Amino acid sequence: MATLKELVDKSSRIVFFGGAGVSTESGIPDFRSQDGLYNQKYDVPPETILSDTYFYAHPEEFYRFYRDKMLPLDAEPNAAHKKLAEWERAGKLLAVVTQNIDGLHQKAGSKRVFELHGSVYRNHCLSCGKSYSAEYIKESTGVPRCSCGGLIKPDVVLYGEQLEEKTILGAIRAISAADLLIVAGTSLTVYPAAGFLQYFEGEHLVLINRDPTPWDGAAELVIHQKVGEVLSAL
Ligand code: CNA
Repeated sequence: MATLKELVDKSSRIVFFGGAGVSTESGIPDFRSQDGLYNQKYDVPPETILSDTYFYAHPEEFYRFYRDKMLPLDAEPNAAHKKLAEWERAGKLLAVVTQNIDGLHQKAGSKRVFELHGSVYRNHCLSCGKSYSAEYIKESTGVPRCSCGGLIKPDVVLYGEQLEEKTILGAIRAISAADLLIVAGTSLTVYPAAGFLQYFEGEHLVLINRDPTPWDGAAELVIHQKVGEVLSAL
């Protein structure tokens, strides 16, 4: 903790790269932890349900799972989200790059957030492009339809879909400009997102994750604890 505090104090271009583990302390389960969604019992595995082919073939089943598990609209930012927003306001943090789709960084006040996998707060009609709120999706039943009759799709990147180019570029630029990169709450197994760490050219790489990751050996400092607890103790 003393080393982390020292690194944070002397850095002025911090970038935070996070995943589902950043939101577990807000009550949103991640995918790969023991109590994560992938370890619960479903007839169809969540990684299949959350794919583009499944979405188009079985929209009703997709939306049943999505509404139930992926739309925790009443979740609140935790200590990690709040600390990052505070660092941005203080001019110490360049950007948050997140794999999360829950919008909690923005809810905590962060402005420069690159959402690699999109957001549940943006939804659009696949026929006419009209936008719909997350609340509209949550309150709809069956397959949510546009006023034109088209199918509405959340702007989240499903397995099998490409990441948005503008977001990729912004994230890579931020990571390569960072002096301190803090990677937290991610198993670093989902690509291409995890590969973005390779663009880091700064001096200090810190990893805060409950479980070990494939990048532990590359980091200057590895802390196997809860990210909210660690950041709030700084
Ligand atoms: P993951 O593969 O589920 O890994 C999560 C990692 O976080 C695990 O290694 C855990 O050990 C670790 N972890 C869990 N809680 C904490 C904590 N409090 N402090 C520190 N570490 C913790 O999730 P990834 O983000 O790596 O995988 C990428 C997927 C998950 C992305 O596509 C996300 O969209 C997707 N996802 C997002 C959300 C969300 O938006 N909140 C929720 C569930 C899944």
